[in-house]
Amino acid sequence: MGEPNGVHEKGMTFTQHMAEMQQEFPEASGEFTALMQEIMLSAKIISREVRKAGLADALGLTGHVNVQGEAVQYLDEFANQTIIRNVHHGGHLCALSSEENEDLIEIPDRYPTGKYTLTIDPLDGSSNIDANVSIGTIWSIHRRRTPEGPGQIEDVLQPGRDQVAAGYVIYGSSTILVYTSGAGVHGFTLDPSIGEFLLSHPNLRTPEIGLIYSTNEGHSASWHPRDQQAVEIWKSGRGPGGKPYSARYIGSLVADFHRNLLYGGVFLYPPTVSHREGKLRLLSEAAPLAMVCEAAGGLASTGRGRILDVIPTSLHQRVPLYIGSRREVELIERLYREIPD
Ligand code: AHM
Ligand code: MG
Repeated sequence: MGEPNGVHEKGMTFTQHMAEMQQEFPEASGEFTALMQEIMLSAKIISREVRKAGLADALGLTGHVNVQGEAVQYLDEFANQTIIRNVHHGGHLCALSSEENEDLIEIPDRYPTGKYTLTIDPLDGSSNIDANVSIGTIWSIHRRRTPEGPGQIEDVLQPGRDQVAAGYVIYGSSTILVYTSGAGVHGFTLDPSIGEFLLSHPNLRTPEIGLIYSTNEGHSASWHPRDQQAVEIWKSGRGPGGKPYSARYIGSLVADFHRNLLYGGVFLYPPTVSHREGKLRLLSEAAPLAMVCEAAGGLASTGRGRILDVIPTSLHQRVPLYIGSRREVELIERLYREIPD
């Protein structure tokens, strides 16, 4: 689905934007728009709960949350259940998968099935909640592969390049929803006073070169020499940016990715001794952010090729992730070619 011109006026609501998109593209089904609305509603509900969490935790205001560890688990579960509940009855999905559920989530028999699948990371970075650090929700939509009936695992195990749409919500100093359905990337900021997401970042483009690297450098002793070398190049001013880069690492993927998308920069989670395949999940983290990144003019790679071309073999598969400004990711890919395993 491409993006038309003239539907990107700042301040328009997400609902208006989706309605106009549908008019521009008659083939864009109401089913897709309805699914997006359900995701948006989930984001509003999760945002409300995340905002309450600090207060509840500090003052013990709710029955759910009294001690810090419970707050985290409660919010993870709350976010997961909120999304599942909002999307499973609408008849748009044939199955879902979530980082919180080991197996495929089926649509209950009492509801109709539809032509899409949804994969979610309901609350990424949730270990940061107690410190009031930004967290996020990541989601990815594919068209089903099986013709009808309950969705099967192959409906979800699809490469990122076949995503129909993908995006994330960041619960930060404001709540922002960023999505792409192919050609353009658009960001909407939640105005809590009216309960609407308003278009704030139309047609986002990421800088070709970014002077930020984001990684857990505490693991660098166990990195492969090519990852160590890349970071040394950026720090020493020999990178594409031509001067020493800044290190910025929140440890919350959506927040690190979003900052780099806006300012330029590269995020990397290479293989480490404790995560030999990388830490981040292909279907619920890497592939959706890769679709957003590429649509904004950036690159996302495993080091050996596009994240979007990786064929998944299991729901919770992990991959090395290098994502962000084009020139920094190209540097990584060059080092992968030059420095053998
Ligand atoms: P999670 O899905 O268990 O929350 O883990 C994912 C998070 C990402 O948000 C973040 O980029 C990464 O883990 C941070 O890992 P580390 O603490 O090893 O730096
Ligand atoms: Mg996660």
